[in-house]
Amino acid sequence: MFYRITIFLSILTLSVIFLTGCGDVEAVQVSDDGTIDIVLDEWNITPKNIKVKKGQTVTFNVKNEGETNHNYTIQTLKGTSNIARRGVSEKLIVTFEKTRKYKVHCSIKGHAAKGQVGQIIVEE
Ligand SMILES: [Cu+2]
Repeated sequence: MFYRITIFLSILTLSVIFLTGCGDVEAVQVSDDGTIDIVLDEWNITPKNIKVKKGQTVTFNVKNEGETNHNYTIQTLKGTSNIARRGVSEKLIVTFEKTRKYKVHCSIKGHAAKGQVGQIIVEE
């Protein structure tokens, strides 16, 4: 019995090391129609990282699937979805004019620190 638990814990530890060791999460390319679904929960933004083409107008369909309130804020741009309650969706439409990276987060106090962060990468 103890042996079995030890094996289980070893596999669990290896999985955690593997998953966290991967570091940067692959960025999801926004499709040509410019729409992307964003899911918020405790304490994630999914997909975390997004790639956008320069000049592209993107419609973010932001859905809160968490237990508490969340929003989707693009830092340094005037892009913030309304604070959404559980089960509520908000649309956020933004045109990306410059090639650069934008940090995104949930602007509710303490949520970014718990991991509700991500990135938008604007490319040529
Ligand atoms: Cu939040």
